[in-house]
Amino acid sequence: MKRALITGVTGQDGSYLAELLLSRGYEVHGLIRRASTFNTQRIEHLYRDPHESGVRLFLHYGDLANSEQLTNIIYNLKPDEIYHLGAQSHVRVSFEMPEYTGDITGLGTTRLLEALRRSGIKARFYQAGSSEMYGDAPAPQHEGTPFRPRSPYAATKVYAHWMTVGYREGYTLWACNGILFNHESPRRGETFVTRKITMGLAAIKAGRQQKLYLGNLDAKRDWGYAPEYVEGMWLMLQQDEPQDYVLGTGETHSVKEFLTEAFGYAGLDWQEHVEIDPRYFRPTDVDLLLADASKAKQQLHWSPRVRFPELVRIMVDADLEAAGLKPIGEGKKVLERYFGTWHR
Ligand code: NAP
Ligand code: G4F
Repeated sequence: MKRALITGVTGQDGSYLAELLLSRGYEVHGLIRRASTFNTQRIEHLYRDPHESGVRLFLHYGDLANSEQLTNIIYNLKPDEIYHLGAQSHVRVSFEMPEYTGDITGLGTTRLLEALRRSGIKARFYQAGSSEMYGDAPAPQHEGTPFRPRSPYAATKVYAHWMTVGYREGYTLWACNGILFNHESPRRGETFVTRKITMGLAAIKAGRQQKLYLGNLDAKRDWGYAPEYVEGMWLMLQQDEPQDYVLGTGETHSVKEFLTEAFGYAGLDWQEHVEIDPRYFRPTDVDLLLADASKAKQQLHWSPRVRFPELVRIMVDADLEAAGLKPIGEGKKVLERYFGTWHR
């Protein structure tokens, strides 16, 4: 049985990845932060009391700020694969907390790489790189496009990217970077724009909210469906050699288009409900992200099936249901068609 360690297991991607690895027979260990309230909602459906027999998901307290704990976990577990997804992952927040973002998202990666190097354990290592690193580099962006980061978060991810390359080349660690374009789902954090929109419109539909306040509506993103991206992470670690890969859909849409699609699907006009609040603008934003994922398509045979309108429908249906309303139903159909289940 293969053993995997996931940092960020309580996040959107970590929860889908844990699900995927468990379904493939792995023993899965997740790093979680100590909090005074439960922060494990996204993995509750996977968790079982470790006293029961046959349990394959285990959680360990740890923080990316604490190298001692990271070293102990790696040394004691001796994982076959490490998926490093933990991060302060919010771009707007990184402008408010640049030092903290550098510590957790940047140095956190170095702490893990160094713990792995010192342990002498031959685990395969995945580093969660981001399309945000491309900043204002011309689109479409691919593995050879130079990084031009435009936020503390992006600069920090560029640092983590090159540290991973450095440990691969300098110490022959089996380490790779996924450069993932935006991927969303009903488990997306509530303050990222897609989820904020689908939750907001569900609250408006339910009569619990009048207005939705947003920032820059002109930014364009290459938005895909998160469960397909964690499959790509896994594929990267199954290759003969560690390499870096871009994952994205090859389609780009503005925030305004997301609003039109989502509100239109729910039978509403977004212009009657959305107001602009300057506090959601960033000192510098990224205008256009568009993936050229041909390397992943050729080498990993990875290509996402869920397209933009389908993603929007999945998210709107899920948030309508969460708000106690009847889903419209197209999102459920998409999931059943591609994945044979209404799993969120
Ligand atoms: P997410 O939902 O924000 O999850 C982040 C995870 O990191 C959470 O489990 C969080 O724990 C954990 N974390 C934060 N600070 C930590 C710390 N100090 N110590 C230990 N764990 C900590 O992010 P995501 O969307 O799943 O993304 C996963 C990774 O991919 C991130 O590195 C992100 O930057 C990167 N990425 C995401 C996308 C995307 O579109 N989603 C695209 C490219 C790259 P809590 O639950 O306790 O907060
Ligand atoms: O949803 P966002 O916050 O995602 P962003 O900044 O693209 O970052 C996400 O994707 C990256 C991959 O490219 C990840 F690495 C990162 O961890 C994260 O998952 O914002 C998307 C766009 C931005 O241009 C933002 O300015 O939406 C615009 N926007 C407009 N109004 C808003 C809002 N963003 C947020 N979060 N909230 C708003 O009210």
